[in-house]
Parts: sequence; C-alpha cells; structure tokens
Amino acid sequence: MKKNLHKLETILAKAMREEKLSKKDIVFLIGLNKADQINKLFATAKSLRRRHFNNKIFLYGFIYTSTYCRNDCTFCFFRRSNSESQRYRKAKPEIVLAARKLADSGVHLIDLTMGEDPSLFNSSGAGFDRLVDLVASVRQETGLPIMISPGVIPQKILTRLAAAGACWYACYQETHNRTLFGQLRPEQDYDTRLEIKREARNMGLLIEEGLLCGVGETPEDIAQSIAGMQEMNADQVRVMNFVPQPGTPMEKRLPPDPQKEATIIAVMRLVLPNRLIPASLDVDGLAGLRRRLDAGANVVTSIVPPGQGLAGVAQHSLDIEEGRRTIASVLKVLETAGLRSAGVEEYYTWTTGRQGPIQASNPRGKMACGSV
Ligand code: SAM
Ligand code: MD0
Ligand code: SF4
Repeated sequence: MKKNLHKLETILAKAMREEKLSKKDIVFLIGLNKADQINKLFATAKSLRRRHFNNKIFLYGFIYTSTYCRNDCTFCFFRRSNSESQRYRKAKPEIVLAARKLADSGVHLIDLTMGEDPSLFNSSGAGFDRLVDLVASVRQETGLPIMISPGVIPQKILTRLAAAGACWYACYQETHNRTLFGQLRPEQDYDTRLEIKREARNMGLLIEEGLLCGVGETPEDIAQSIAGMQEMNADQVRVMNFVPQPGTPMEKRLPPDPQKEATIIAVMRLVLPNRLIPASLDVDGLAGLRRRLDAGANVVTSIVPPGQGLAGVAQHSLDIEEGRRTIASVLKVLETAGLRSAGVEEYYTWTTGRQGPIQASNPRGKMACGSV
C-alpha cells in the first residue's frame, strides 16, 4: 500500500521535472484504480497544463463532410457494410456555411473530417480536386487554421492540401499493436497509416495521433501507443473511449469505464506536457467535458453547429441538434473549471511556434497556420 503511494509520488515528481517516464511508469499510472491516487495524477496533469498553457483552452469546430466510406473498421458506425448508418455527402456551399457559423461563434480551428468516400478516391482524380478546392474555400471564408481528417490519402494529394491551406493532418492509428490494428482496421495497412503521418510532418503539416480505449488493448499496448506518439513528435495527441455502435461486429462489447479515458488523458499530459490534448464532445457529449478538462485536456473538439444536419463520429447525434455542442455551452463548463477560451492570436502563436524549425525551410506553414 505505502509502497505504491511512494512509487506514485516518485513518478509524479519526475513528471513535474519533465523527465522522460519509462514504459513501466506509464503502465503503473494507467493501472491506478484508487480515487485518491487518480486525483493526485489529475492534479499533476493540471499543474503541467497550467505551466504550459495557463488557464487557456483551444476550441475546435468539427464538420463531418461525408459519411460514405470504403473501409470496414469494426468499431465504426460508418463502416461500409453498416446498413444502419445514414449516409450523406455535403456539398461545398453547405460546408462553407457551417464553417462560417463555427468561425462566427468563436472556434480557433475548423476540422474537416470524412469517411474514405469512394467519390474522393475515384481514378480520375476529380474527387481530390474537389477536396483541395474545399480546403482553399473554407480557409478563405473563415481565415482560420484548418485540420483535415480524410483518412489515408496519396502523398501527392496531401501536398496539394497543404498548399491549399491545411495546417493540420489528423489520422489515428488507434493502437500500436499490429494484431489488434488488423482486427480494428481490416484490409488496411498498418505501416502505410503510420508513414503518411511522418510524410505529413516532413512537409510542414502539424499532426494529430490518437488511440482508442476499450477495444481489447492491454496497459502495455497503451504505453506503447503513447511512446509512439512521443517518438513521432505528434503535435496533438488524443484518446477516445470506445462507443459501441449498432449494426457493427463490436456492438455488444461493453463500453469502458469513463475514468479510463480520463486517466489516459492525464498520463498523456505527463508524458507530453506541452502538446495539445483534446477533450472530445464526441464520446460523452457535454456532460463528459468537465471530467476530461479535470484530467488535463486543453482543447475542446467536436463543436458542431446545430440545424445543419451534421453528424458526429463516435456519437453521431448526441447533443448536436440540442445545441449542446456549441461554444456557448462549452464556455459555461470552462468557467466552472476556472478555465477560459484562448484568443485566436494565442492559437496562431502556438501553431506557428510548433512549426518553428520546419518553418525556416518552408514558408508555407506560417501562411496555413497563422492568420490569412
Ligand atoms: N475516416 C477517417 C479515418 O478513419 O481516419 C476520418 C474519421 S476518423 C477522425 C474517425 C475516428 O473516430 C477514428 O479514427 C476513431 O479514433 C474514432 N472513432 C470512430 N468510431 C468510434 C467509436 N465507435 N468509438 C470511439 N471512437 C471512434
Ligand atoms: C472529435 N468527432 O474531435 C471528432 C473527430 C477528427 N479529427 C476528430 C473524431 O472528436
Ligand atoms: Fe471509415 Fe474512418 Fe469509420 Fe474507418 S473510422 S470506417 S476509415 S470513417
């Protein structure tokens, strides 16, 4: 008992000195199950967040532009073989309008997410031309940095998206255990999914990596994923608890304890104290926001404008049309936690600062991640 507490305090002190935590340390932290010990972990995570970001939180608008997908991920509601999921493909004017609404409401970034829509991946290349044009238009309309989450796309297209004004490329490995990856993302190549993120980084894009919690991973697998995120120098790192989806092979699986995701958020903050870590509204909606902030997250993601017929990913409808995934709702929760929204300029300072060393050899980045 005493020994465990001593071990915890030693690891937390090491984290406060921002020394590298070992895999063993990470596995130990992930396995904590006593409320008072988890609270100590959260307190350390919050104090590291304060050191690097003070009380300022970044806010990301989210637009799921197409729910068609050529893939069959076993955890995903929008997998191609799920006849229960309603499909839509939004046209450019609707997307630009939704982006405008999000920008007016005060978000710092627009995340354009989509399934690997067969209409994008057609052989003529016309699908990707439309995507490049969309990124340029949303950038021009809002002046905000843009994140693209299109799945695995050809490197040539990524270069064009970067040139059109994308600042971020998000693509989540889900797990760094190859066997588990094969079960979660059948017919998809582990190395290709990893490599495209390195390429994105090399071309000056900021990158987001992510893991799924509650899909059969061990604590060692989670530690391995966090080490992978550290090694690839990801700019934003996330974890999302698995949400069982009707009509999928994993629909009967029990969802993991909400505390699990929060614990992993806190561990990520200890390992990567100066990075962006999302509190997503896409798992437990607004009700789950405070827990994630209390664990050390510093970005609220999946803010969706109501009235536009837009879906979420893990929670395709929760809180959206009720207007509970809006800035107004989020700000109230931030206030209760003694936090506030950062200014747009503060977000630019962070993104362009992160690009710093790459920036010297690549003038594109500042254009895409700063103000227009
Ligand atoms: N189609 C692209 C792709 O898969 O990279 C973009 C969509 S991606 C942002 C969707 C992400 O949401 C997945 O990578 C996964 O991490 C998360 N997600 C999807 N279904 C989920 C579920 N049932 N529970 C929790 N997270 C889920
Ligand atoms: C989110 N629903 O932030 C979004 C999505 C994709 N870049 C992000 C998973 O939770
Ligand atoms: Fe398609 Fe992405 Fe869902 Fe996989 S996670 S089925 S790639 S939308």
